[in-house]
Amino acid sequence: MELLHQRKEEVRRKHIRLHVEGALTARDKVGVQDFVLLDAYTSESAFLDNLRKRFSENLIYTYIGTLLVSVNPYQELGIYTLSQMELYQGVNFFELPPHVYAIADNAYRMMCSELNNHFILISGESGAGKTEASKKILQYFAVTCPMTESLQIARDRLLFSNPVLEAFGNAKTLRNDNSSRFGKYMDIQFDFKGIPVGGHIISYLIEKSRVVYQNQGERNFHIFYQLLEGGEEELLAYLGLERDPQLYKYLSQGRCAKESSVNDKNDWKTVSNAFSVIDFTKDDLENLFGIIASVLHLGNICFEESQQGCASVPDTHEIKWIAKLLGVDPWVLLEALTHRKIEAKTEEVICPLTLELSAYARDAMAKAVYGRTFTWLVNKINSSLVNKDFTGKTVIGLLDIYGFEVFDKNGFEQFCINYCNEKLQQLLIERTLKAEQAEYEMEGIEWEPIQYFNNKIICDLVEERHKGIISILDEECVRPGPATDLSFLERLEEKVGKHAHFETRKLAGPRGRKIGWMEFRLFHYAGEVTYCARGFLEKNNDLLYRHLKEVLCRSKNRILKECFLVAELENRRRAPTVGTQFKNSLSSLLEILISKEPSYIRCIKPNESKEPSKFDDFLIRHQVKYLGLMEHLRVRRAGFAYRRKYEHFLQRYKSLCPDTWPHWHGPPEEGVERLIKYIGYKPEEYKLGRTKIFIRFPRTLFATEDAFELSKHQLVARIQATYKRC
Ligand code: AD9
Ligand code: MG
Repeated sequence: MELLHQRKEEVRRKHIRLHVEGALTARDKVGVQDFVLLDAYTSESAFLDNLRKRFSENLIYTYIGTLLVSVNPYQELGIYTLSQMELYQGVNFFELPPHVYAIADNAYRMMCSELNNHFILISGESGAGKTEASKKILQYFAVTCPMTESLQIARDRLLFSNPVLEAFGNAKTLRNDNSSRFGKYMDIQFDFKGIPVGGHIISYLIEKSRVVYQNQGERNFHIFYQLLEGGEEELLAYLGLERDPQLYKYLSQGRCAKESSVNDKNDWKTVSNAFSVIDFTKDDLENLFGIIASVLHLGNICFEESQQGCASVPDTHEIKWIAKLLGVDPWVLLEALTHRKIEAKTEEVICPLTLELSAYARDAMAKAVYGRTFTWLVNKINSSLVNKDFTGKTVIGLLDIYGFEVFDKNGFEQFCINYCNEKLQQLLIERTLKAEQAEYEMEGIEWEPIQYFNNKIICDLVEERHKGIISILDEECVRPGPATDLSFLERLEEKVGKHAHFETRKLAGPRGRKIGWMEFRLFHYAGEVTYCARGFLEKNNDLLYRHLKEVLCRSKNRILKECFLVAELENRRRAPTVGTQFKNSLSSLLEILISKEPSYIRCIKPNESKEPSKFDDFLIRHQVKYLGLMEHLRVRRAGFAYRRKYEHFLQRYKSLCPDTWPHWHGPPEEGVERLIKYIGYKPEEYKLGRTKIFIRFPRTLFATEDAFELSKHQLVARIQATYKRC
């Protein structure tokens, strides 16, 4: 044990020498490891230069104060080994080079010492490395936290919940072969000894539309392919499935069902094993895969049009399989897919559906079934993660959520995602400002107000009751008469047309791209985004015909029974729309986050081709902007670039002043005062707080650092000269 400690200490010291001092002195080559040390801190180009320098040296992590910026290396760098974990364990934040482990360790140590709750917010665009970062953090806790034999099960369940959720919630997209198509917040619960004892997961806005449609080069959720590729013969026979994914319409539209970068067969084994660890019974799995298979059968139902223009199903083979797997009456299902119940004053009238509407009903059923099953899965995992004996000590929350998105065409999904990012940005800026202010106050330094853009105005534009865009959309969804995406757009023009952060085709000025007929534009904190209103009403409504809902509520499949409650049929009130549900879940998320201490990781994707060592300036500049990094740096740097405890500052630079070298026996604050007076700091360059020195400009620190390097070399030269003389 003593030996291990010694070795750890040695490695740590070596790292401090190599990286902390090195990063400061060799900054021309490897850049600075904290952006607050950039002289031109308001310059995006200087920011990019620093990031590029570090990336080319395989230094993928850089701080902005305590926020970690991470650039996806797209290669294994050997920086997540056991010895790296040991290295970061229990070490002060700034003593080692920036690392995701430092963030994890810091949160953990603070939680243990102050007995408070924390969260780590990981954001960035698709493929930037959010999920990988959250997995690294989870692994770090699993390896470094104390553990008892009886609690190993809890730890394993936490770890194994990941592959299951990824199988059902991730998919190959053009941007990422393992893209999370849902937002995830996971609380890791710790007992009073700091042992992880349980957890809880909340999921946000799973992308249900992927179940029925995928773009070229993209796939459906991994689980479908894993089941076909890896499922045992008997299981597939029981589910009525063939092995070849090309045979299923829902799996073959993207034309890449077989993807070389994904090993579905192996992943099936991992997921099957994970299911057993997190306590899924045989019955659970039978019901679950019954649903997954019936979604595939649903996709293969073809409709034919009668002479009267009504839809019918010429081949009922698939219907029979679905009926068997979901425990519903095949004829009732058939009727529900081709007819619609309309409630007249006193009676129900059954109307045949057109071909188009039948296809819509089929897809709506597949989406609803998959979406609710995913929610069931999360709940089921939660019941396996819950620790009944947990006496409620402390938690660390991990939030892996979609970053700001702006594509050539932006729809309802981007609108929700970007709204979510507005809210999180608001939280980040407010919390950073508050933390800065609190530190100044604690140190007895006068607070200098910082100019920053408060994006509350945009959040209000989206979410305000009765007046915001979501409310206007909801009103349009329930308005009697023929509401359309176009009428929604007109309502927007009427109600928020004059808002400073909103623009429509009527008001579009010369700025940027022209606005199309069906578009509106929002000026987000990160820049402008043009949204196409097409599909907003349908996606917000997320309608499942009552007739189909009745079928599903009467299903004998145990999981579906829990997902579609009969009470839903009796309740005549409309369910909240997707927009409102999302708004409500975001506001609960913010309540969860506000009560905890924050840490932030901002992930950046270096190139679109998923290649190592390729730094695409244009793409990265775009992300630096959308991640709000410049704004954050400005807030963090508005006062002082650098701050250190007196002891640490003195320890490092004491050799620069004869009064403090080799030993200073008085109070550290006094020593620092003597030291900086001797070096010649000007009054406007620094302030002395209660426990720390605050340095305003990086150049002051760099000059000190250069002097320190020089004095070290002179000392070595003097020693060498003495030896020679001897
Ligand atoms: V999405 O919004 O879910 O589409 P993420 O989660 O941001 O996205 P992810 O973590 O899945 O991206 O990373 C994408 C891929 O980049 C991974 O599958 C790895 O191949 C690669 N990656 C990401 N981070 C690292 C890393 N720290 N080291 C090595 C990495 N490879
Ligand atoms: Mg992800």
